[in-house]
Amino acid sequence: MLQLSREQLAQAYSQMCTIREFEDRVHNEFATGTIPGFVHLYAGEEASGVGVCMHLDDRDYIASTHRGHGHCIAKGCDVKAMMKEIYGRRDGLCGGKGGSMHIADLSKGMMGANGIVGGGPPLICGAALSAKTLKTGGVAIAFVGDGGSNQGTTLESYNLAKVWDLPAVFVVEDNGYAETTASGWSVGGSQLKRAEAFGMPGKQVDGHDFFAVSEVAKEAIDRARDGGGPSLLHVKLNRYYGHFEGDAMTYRAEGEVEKIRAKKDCLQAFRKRVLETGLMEAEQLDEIETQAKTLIDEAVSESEAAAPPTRDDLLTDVYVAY
Ligand SMILES: Cc1ncc(C[n+]2csc(CCOP(=O)(O)OP(=O)(O)O)c2C)c(N)n1
Ligand SMILES: [Mg+2]
Repeated sequence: MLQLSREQLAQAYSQMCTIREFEDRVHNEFATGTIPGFVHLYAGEEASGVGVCMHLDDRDYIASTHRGHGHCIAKGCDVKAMMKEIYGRRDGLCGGKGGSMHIADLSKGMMGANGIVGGGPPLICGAALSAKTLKTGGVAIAFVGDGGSNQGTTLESYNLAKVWDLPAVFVVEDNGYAETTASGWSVGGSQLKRAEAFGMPGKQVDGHDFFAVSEVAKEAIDRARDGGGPSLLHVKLNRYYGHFEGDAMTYRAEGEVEKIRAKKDCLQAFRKRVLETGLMEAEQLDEIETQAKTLIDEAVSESEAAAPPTRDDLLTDVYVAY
């Protein structure tokens, strides 16, 4: 089993708790009508983003999806600036003009959440090609949903990554639904066989188990970094909230989410595992949870008090100068 230091464990738990607090709070605040735009929440899927991104640093790039808050936090984006972005505030991470689906921070290697399903995989082929060409030692990771895994852009990216032998990892976060369509109705064949067809190694992993995700992610990322080429991870997990905030989830069985929350929750599983193995103490875990709550409380109150963009901001950041 992968050996993780106490610092790594504490950092991972802190990020998973921060994501959960962030998403639970956005869920509650959105219902009050104070948050503009459209949000898709990552609660329930935390072990995937964190288990993967814990093996990355600032040389490495990730491309996210429309469900991007967790990936941003896991890649080190400023949490308060993210909340301000979602509130549409001027000192949000993207000047308050992007909102939930377009949070990006290139200084952290976060290429952006993306409103285009299947938009991330081609982007990381570019990032991985640049890392390979410039010999930075960096790798690039695309997160993509089960729905996004069917997009032509994703399959073309598998092909490009293979023929260019890129330091890339495709992480298919399979939460069983694309909007309201269960993956049994939309995904043909198997994710791993798709990888095999493109000549890439692939592994399936239980996305509720942080330790399992971290282990297969490290293997795939190390392989990419060491010149071993691209690979794919098929991460099986569940989302707790609707496809978007406001979704009544009439397509899910009664009690489906409650059952998953009670039996498979990744935060509870993490707690149990580190307590049973004596790797962390209950007080330390409690303290991390409290800190995450405080951070999100502050993020929300500072976002509420922050100013929106001005008229003069309207025409800035429209084009990028190269
Ligand atoms: C190219 C494109 N087609 C359709 C949509 C509408 N859309 C937004 S999210 C979504 C489902 C995505 O499902 P999945 O990839 O499984 O991600 P999940 O929402 O489950 O995280 C669709 C069809 C879109 N945003 N972009
Ligand atoms: Mg899905």
